[in-house]
Amino acid sequence: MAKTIYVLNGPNLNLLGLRQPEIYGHATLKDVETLCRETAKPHGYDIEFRQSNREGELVDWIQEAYFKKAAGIVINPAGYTTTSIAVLDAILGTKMTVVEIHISNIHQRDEFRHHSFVSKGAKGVICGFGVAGYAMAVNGLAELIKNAKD
Ligand code: CA2
Repeated sequence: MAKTIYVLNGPNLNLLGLRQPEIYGHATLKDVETLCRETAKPHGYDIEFRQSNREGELVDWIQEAYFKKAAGIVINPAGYTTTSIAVLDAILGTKMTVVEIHISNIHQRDEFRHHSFVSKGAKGVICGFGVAGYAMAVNGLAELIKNAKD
């Protein structure tokens, strides 16, 4: 059984907890990593947790998850959500099971944040629950993987 879930974070999410707490809360990215690991453990999954400010690196990591036969991917594409056909193509090309997560409710914010290219390749999308959404995404992904096997 594939034992690893990749949790990928896009540009500027390294600033989590340090700036704009009114939108993104006070938790740091390290706190999010801990939350993901604790959530994945009872499901029997390890977490590979990454953050990059570069689009191509996110593409490389999606391909890495595929080649290493990871169980699935949780991704917050951040600023690349609304622009990145390359990230979408990596998801569609690898056929990885993906859950997209956004900390804020992107539909309540600026109109340019509403459309996600990544959603076209995601099995599930979570937004608006703060960083708790990462735990929901890991639980949801574990459920999707389990159901696909049944
Ligand atoms: O709500 C989310 O998770 C977003 O993906 C965050 C992105 C934004 O472009 C999306 O529309 C929604 C921005 C990530 C930037 O993260 C920061 C965190 C703290 C301080 C500054 C930026």
